[in-house]
Amino acid sequence: MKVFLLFGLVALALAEVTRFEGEKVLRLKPVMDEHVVLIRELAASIEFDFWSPDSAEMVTIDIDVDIHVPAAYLDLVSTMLQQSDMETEVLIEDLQVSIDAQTGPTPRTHSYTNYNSWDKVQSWIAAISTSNSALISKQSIGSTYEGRPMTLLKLGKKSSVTKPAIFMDCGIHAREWISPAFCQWFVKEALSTYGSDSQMTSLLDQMDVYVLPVFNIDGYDYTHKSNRMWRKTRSRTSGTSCLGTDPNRNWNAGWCTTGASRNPCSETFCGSKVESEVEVRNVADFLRRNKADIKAYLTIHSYSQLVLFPYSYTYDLAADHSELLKVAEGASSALRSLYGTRYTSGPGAATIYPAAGGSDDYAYDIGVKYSFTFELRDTGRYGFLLPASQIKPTCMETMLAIKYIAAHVQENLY
Ligand code: BHK
Ligand code: ZN
Repeated sequence: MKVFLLFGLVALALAEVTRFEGEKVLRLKPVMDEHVVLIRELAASIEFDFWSPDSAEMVTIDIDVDIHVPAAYLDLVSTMLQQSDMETEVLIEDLQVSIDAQTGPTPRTHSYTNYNSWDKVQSWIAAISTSNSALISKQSIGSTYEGRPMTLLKLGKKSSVTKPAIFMDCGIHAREWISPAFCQWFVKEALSTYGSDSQMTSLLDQMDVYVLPVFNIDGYDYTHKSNRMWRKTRSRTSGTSCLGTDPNRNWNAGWCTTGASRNPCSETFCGSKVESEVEVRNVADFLRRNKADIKAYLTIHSYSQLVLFPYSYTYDLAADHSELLKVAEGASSALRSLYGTRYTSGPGAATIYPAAGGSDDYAYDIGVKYSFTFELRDTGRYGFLLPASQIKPTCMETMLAIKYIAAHVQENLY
């Protein structure tokens, strides 16, 4: 009886997992208005999942479009594309095969070179914050929609006076797994190189670095347990059965005026109001409370290999545009110096697409001058399914970019 009950529960749990057998990720290369129209029409009739850009509204001429096409629509989509003579490329032949390849055999313990589930990240947070109390402490900034604790790590030598600080978050978007992996790597590196690396030592002596390892914990957990391709939060909106709001469209920065959707079923749904998402509210509250001390805001996403800075909600240049551009370019070349990985830098709106309600624009508008969004590896070969073997090289090169920015901030405190 017990055995049957157990099988029943296992079957129930398995039944809820979304699988992607035979589904493809295609890269479309629109070079004529007709191509853009076709992509928008296809998107309107088929629920395909945009990988880059994030939704049909953002499709424009001469910008590659990466889409995940469900198996049932593959024939239709390929016929339509062949008739249009638009150039296309298959990025991923079988999404489920790539998902399985990325995950591989999962180690039972936390690992810096694997993608850790939320349970593992949570116990890692607890363990690391007690391991080195001279350099690290933790504080709760609230709970997620589903009630998970949002724990912020504070790195820096203890001081009796408040130090200027850098804030960094990872995992705003659930499926961008390399991002939380980087925050974990950063914390490890900071602790293990303090005292031997002169730059890290001076940084943590003079400043504090706040690290939020996973911003969108509910979504991240959901990508591990149910649907690897989930992007948004997991909150309910009244009047619809579609779940989730885009936590990078929900901030008070030109909220929902461009590059965002009012449709709760869209991947770029801006939410029912500014800061409707408790995760966004918790972080925004923390930034507001500490804005006198926070000198830099860094937010880590993937993929596309970009260093972006304000603005994304308007084409207007930020007041500090030329300095931010110089810092972004310096960070990109520092990153490139390790393995030759090429990054592009620029303001969000002009570099990718206009998109309102983003966290970097919000931080900048409340006075955090050094505000950057990173889009880590790759440029689409694996996209969100970056193999675990690339975690270490990606994190090592990204460390150089982050340390470049930190050094600039430290030398230009305001
Ligand atoms: C960056 C900053 C502000 C607004 C948008 C972005 C681009 C980011 C997004 O929210 O759409 C791209 C991204 O995560 C890739 O998945
Ligand atoms: Zn993202």
